[in-house]
Amino acid sequence: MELKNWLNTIFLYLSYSPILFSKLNIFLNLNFFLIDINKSFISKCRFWLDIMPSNVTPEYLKAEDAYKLAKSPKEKLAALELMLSTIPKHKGTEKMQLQIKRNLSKLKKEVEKEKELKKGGTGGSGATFFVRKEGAAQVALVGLPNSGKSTLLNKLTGKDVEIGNYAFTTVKPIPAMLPYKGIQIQLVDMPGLIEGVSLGKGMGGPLISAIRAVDAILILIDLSVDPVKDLEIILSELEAKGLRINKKVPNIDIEKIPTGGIEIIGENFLVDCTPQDVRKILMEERVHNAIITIKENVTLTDIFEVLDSSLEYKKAIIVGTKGDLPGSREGLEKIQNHVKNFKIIPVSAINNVNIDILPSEIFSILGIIRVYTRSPGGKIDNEAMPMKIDSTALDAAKKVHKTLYKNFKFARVWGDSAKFEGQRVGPEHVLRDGDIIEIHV
Ligand SMILES: Nc1nc2c(ncn2[C@@H]2O[C@H](COP(=O)(O)OP(=O)(O)OP(=O)(O)O)[C@@H](O)[C@H]2O)c(=O)[nH]1
Ligand SMILES: [Mg+2]
Repeated sequence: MELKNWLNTIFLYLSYSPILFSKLNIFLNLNFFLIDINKSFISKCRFWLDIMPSNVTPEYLKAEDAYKLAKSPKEKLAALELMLSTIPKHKGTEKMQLQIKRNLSKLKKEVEKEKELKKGGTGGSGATFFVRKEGAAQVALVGLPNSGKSTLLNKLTGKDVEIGNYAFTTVKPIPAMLPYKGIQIQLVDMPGLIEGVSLGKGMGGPLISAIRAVDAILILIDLSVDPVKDLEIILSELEAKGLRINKKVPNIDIEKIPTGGIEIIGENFLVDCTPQDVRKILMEERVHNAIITIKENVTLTDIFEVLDSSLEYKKAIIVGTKGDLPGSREGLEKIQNHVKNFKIIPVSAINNVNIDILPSEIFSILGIIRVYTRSPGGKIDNEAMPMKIDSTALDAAKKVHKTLYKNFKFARVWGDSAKFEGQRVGPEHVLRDGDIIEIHV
């Protein structure tokens, strides 16, 4: 026991004195000797020195040892998952939990990339679910098997996709156009999403890749069964694959600069971490010189998120299906109480309830406006140009033709953005949905 305490003191001393440690070879050798004779003891010391959380359990320490000794990515994954499940969940370990989650997601991505390379890039069944974009935007119908996706697609677009009262009636994405007030929105009926899809189950990688590519999502939930459970499955599977649904991109600006180190503007907005924590994370991500501007309260998770370029932020609405079936009223109440950041529209495709309001609801999450062009002779185009919200008169000119953009002099505008019909405006004039624009060169 005394010897162990003595060794412990030396090891702690060595760990805290890297300069001395590097100069004295004899100590260095002793350190290696110590590592050999008591690996787990030393790893425990290191653990406490590095992070010092409170109350970690022996199970956690065991998992951490397993992680350090793990050789294959699979072993590392298993150990990290065990670390995450055994680490006590309280405030003192929040940073550790985040770090583990981060390592876990990095490792999962690596493992998957390798798998995809081996399988020839499709990441699962070997199928590719790529759907060429057409129209103003591409919107996916995502839901568990049998939730009523194909039925709704048929109702909205007049298509005749096969419907069946069994899982996986649809086995590949099916696009169909939805006309909406002068523009065309492309809906894509997706095969059913099942629990474990993020790990390659069901339609696996191809399905997730197809969902990643769309502009917005309709989440279809059968209201008559267990809507809260179904929604949680869908959201957690998408989340696991880096899809953030109805979440705001954290308001953190990272401007990389050639030299000068890391400057943080707005340190007072850091909620659960210190500027040192942020610097540490940036260094780990190989960001050594940057100006970080924070304008509202942010957490350490937010910092991780903005640094993760693989994340996709998508807007979605929930469509509660089968509103005509028994139990659907209770189901709707349950899901309404469960989620706050989603609009929920209950429908019945069979009884044609609320189907007519869906096109405008879909349009509202696309972040686009419709702009009609008018020739100086007074003829207004039947089809509208879809444009991003906050587009200007000059943006519209650019979209019509590059000569209009290059020689733009002024425009006349009719509609919500104009103070009066046919108002003469400059290039910076911001357009609104439904505006008519006449460009003069
Ligand atoms: N009562 C009722 N049944 C519906 C409604 N919508 C769809 N269904 C039924 O639900 C079953 C599944 O419908 P589908 O449209 O094939 O479901 P899906 O989500 O496309 O299914 P997969 O392609 O297998 O993922 C069919 O028997 C439909 O008739 C609805 O509004 N009310
Ligand atoms: Mg279907």
